[in-house]
Amino acid sequence: MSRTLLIIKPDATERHLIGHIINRLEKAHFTIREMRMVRLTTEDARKFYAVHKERPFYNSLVEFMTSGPVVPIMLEKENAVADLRTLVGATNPEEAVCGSIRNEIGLNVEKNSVHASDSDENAAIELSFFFDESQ
Ligand code: 3AN
Repeated sequence: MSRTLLIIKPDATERHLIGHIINRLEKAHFTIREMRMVRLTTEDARKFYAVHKERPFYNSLVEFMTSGPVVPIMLEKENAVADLRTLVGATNPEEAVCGSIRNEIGLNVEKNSVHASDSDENAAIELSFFFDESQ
């Protein structure tokens, strides 16, 4: 079993899609180990996305991620990181495969509804950002 982090982003919480996304995760056989609802501060969001700080979309991304509540979820499954990336789909909802969460509900490349860790190493770092017991 391995673990990964999914974050339901503000565009999805605003559209009342929390339950829908959780249903998609459970149908895909992910087990929810921890879950919270939080409003990120600007400092939190800047830290979480520090890897993107030189990118042109960084400030806009930080502003978006602090614009409403987010729901970080600790998920467990065999091959969790790769399987969640497949379920979530490509960054741009228009390029995400049919049936993926971003293709289904994402609005654009920024408001793409969910975040999913991209490696086991980053999953551990990102989980520790929101949940104590993963440290
Ligand atoms: P992913 O979330 O698919 O791993 P990353 O890590 O490249 O994608 O980007 C992190 C977040 O930054 C994305 N989820 C998206 O919200 C935002 N983002 C990425 N590329 C762009 C872009 N070209 N324009 C605006 N926002 C972007």
